[in-house]
Amino acid sequence: MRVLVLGGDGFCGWPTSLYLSDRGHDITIIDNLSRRKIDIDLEVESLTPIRPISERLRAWKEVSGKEIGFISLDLATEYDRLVAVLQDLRPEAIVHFAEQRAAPYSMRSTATKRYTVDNNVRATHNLLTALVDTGIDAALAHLGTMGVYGYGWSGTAPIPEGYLTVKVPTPDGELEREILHPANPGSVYHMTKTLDQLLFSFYAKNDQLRITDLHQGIVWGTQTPQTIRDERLVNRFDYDGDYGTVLNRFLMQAAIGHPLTVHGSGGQTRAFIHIRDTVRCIELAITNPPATGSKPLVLNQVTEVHRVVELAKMVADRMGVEVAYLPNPRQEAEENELRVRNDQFLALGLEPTTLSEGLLEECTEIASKYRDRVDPTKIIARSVWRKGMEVAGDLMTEVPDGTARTLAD
Ligand code: NAD
Ligand code: USQ
Repeated sequence: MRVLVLGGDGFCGWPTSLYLSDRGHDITIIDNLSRRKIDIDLEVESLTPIRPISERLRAWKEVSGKEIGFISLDLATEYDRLVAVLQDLRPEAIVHFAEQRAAPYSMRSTATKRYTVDNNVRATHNLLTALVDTGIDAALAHLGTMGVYGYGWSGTAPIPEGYLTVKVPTPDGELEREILHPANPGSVYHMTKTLDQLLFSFYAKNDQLRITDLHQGIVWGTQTPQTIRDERLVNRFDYDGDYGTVLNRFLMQAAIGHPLTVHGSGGQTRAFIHIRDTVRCIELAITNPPATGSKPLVLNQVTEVHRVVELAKMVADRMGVEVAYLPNPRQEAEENELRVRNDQFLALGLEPTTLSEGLLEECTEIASKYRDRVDPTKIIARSVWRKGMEVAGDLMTEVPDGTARTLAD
C-alpha cells in the first residue's frame, strides 16, 4: 500500500515506518520535527543518540535497499501544502501519530496547554477536511489513547473497545443505543484525544471517511527488528520527567542506580504494549479498515495491564535498586482497577508480546550503553497538574562511575 506516516520521526512513528517499509509498503513520512525542537527547549536529549532524519533515511536505504520519502510539513498550520501532498501522493492508507503526546508537558504551563490543544486538534481536523477536500478515500488509522476512558470509572468491568451500549428511558419505554464511551481525560493532552474522537465520529458520519482510532496503552521498549539493524536507525528513548514513560523510566533509572520514581503509592494501574506490537498493530489496522459509511472503528491497542508499584518492585528486585515513593505531581486516583478488552486485535491475529526477561534486558542494556548521556537532573517529574503541588528534589545529580547494571547481573 502507499502509506503516509504522519509523525514518522517520533518514537512510535519511526519504527512503524521502517516496519511497514520492510513489509513492502511504499512509505512517505510527514513530520515537522517539533518533537526534536521540544527537546532543545527542555534541554534534554533522547537517551539513545537519534540521528537526523536524512541520515536515518539514508541508513535505511543502505541496509534495506528501500526508499522512504520525507516531507517536512506542519499539519496544524500548513493546510494548503497538506492538500497538495495528498493530491500528489494519493495515499491508500494514512497513519496519524503527529500530535504532542506527553501528559506532563501538556500540563507544564499555560503556553504548553495552549500549544497541545492548538497543535493536536488542528492537525487532526486539517487532515480530515483535507481528505474531504481532495476526495481521497484512504484508510485512516489514528493513534488515540487508553486515557480517553479515564481510570477507575467502570471499576472492575472490562473497558469495551470504544463504545458502550446504554438504555435511554423514554415515555414509550427504553431505547437501546450504542454511544462513545464517556470521555474522562486526566490531562490536557488526553483531553485532545477525546476531542479527536468527536471529530472522527462527525466526519465518518457526514463524509463517510474510513477511520480507525487506536486506543493505545503506554508503549515500552525501544528497538524493533528493523531499528536494530544499524546504529543510525536507533529509536528514540525518552527518560525525562515530561516525556519519559513509566516502565522505560524505571529500566533506565535502574541501569544507572537511580531510585525508581514511583508517584504516590504506585497504586495506579495502566495498560501497556511493547513497541514491537505497536508496529504490528498498525499494519493490522490499515489492512483491515472499517467499511465505508460505518462509524469509526475503535481498537484497544494494549497487550497487558500492570500496577505501577508492582512494576517498580519487579525491576528493583531484579536490579538491586531502591524504590522511592515521591509526591505525585499529577492529579490522578491513587489507586485504580483496570480491565481492558482487546479482542479485536487478537481476532486479527496479534500475538501479544508481554513483559519478558529478554525484552526487559534489551531495554536495560540500551540504558546501560548510553548511561553517559543521562542528565540525572532531568529525571524527576516536575510538571504539576495544579500550581503549588509538591514536587520532589533531585535524587541524584551525577551518574555514578562504575559498571552499569543490567538484569543479567
Ligand atoms: P512522539 O512525540 O515521539 O512523535 C510524534 C511525532 O509527531 C514527532 O516526530 C513530532 O515531531 C510529530 N508532530 C507533532 N505535531 C506535528 C505537526 N503539527 N505536524 C507534523 N508533525 C508533527 O510521540 P510517540 O510516542 O511516537 O506517539 C505517537 C502517537 O501515539 C501520539 O499521537 C501519541 O498520542 C500516541 N500514543 C503514544 C504512546 C506512547 O507511550 N508513546 C501511547 C499511546 C498513544
Ligand atoms: N508514573 C510514576 N513514575 C514515573 C512516571 C510515571 O509513578 O516516573 C506514573 C504516572 O503518575 C501515571 C503512570 O505512571 O500514573 C503512567 O504515566 P506515564 O507517563 O507512563 O504515561 P501517561 O502520562 O499516561 O502517557 C503515556 C504516553 C501518552 C499515552 C499514554 C497511554 O505519554 O502519549 O497516550 O501513555 S495511557 O496511559 O494508556 O493513556
